[in-house]
Amino acid sequence: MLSLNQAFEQSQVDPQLVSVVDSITITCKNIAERLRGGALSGLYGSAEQENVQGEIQKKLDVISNDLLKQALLANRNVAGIASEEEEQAIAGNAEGQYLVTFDPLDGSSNIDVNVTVGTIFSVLALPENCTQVTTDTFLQAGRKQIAAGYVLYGPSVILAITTGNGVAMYNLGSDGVFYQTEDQIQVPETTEEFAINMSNQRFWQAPMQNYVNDLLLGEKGPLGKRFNMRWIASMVAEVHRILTRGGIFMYPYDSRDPSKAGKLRLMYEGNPMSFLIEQAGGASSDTQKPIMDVEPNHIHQRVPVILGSKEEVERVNRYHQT
Ligand code: AFP
Repeated sequence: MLSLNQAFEQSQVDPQLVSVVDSITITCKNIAERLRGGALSGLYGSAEQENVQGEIQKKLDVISNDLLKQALLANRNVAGIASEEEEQAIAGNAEGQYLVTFDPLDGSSNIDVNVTVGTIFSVLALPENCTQVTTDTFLQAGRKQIAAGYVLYGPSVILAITTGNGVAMYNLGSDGVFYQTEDQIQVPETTEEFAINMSNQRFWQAPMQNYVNDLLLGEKGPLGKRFNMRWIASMVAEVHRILTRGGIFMYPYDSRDPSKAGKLRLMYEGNPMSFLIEQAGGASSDTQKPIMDVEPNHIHQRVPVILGSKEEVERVNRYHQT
């Protein structure tokens, strides 16, 4: 079976990029180990909470962030990092050519109930002539991503990755090596499965209300087919399901906090997931344009996210055009 490093070698991925991805996957193995320990790791609960021994416990998302930060900043190919858990980007090494953004533990509110979570990452190039990495250096549209992926901590540990040449998946073996299980994944163009947090329905805008209402009408409605629904509240697990068997995932704008464009973050969730989905033949949209065409103006910018099987994403776009 092909290991991740062999696959990179075969497709002649830039060795410096390979080393950046290595730093991420090695850290993710460490995170997976801690997650597997569950309550026995003493890592459940809130950050800075004392356990019965009077020791300070840190939440796993804080620990995952620290581990990734440490590993990436120690890599001389990394020019800077930006994390969902950090207020500002952090400059890395002077000779580094890559910028990495990451959500260290997506779906972390699911940890305490033992539901699948994951690490999401995106790699950008350091712009030419950049002499000083600042938070603004990261404000590049998703189209400029060099690589993106996630490591899923579920019943098995799975890496999904793209370097702009399709999407491959790897399973973590008992020997600590990621082995390729899928190559050139294709998201089916049509689907009968949707994922959205229905409890927010009354806060959505009219086009989204209309689309979901029509979808719920099933075979007798304008969409002419019966849909099944899933909601894991862990985007990484939802995207994994869509890459595996198709579907549509939506976290639209809602009026609960009108100042926010959506719940999900462009740089840590929207862009990397859109890169994977597009590379697998699916589509992704903020209802007006492909998410990867959104020009970021803030490192923690939020974005409405509609992604998955092409036919359904295009239909959602049409509902928003009328
Ligand atoms: P957490 O990381 O705080 O658990 O949030 C997860 C997430 O960003 C994304 O992975 C889910 O799709 C979404 O939020 C779930 O949000 P709701 O709890 O509002 O359904």
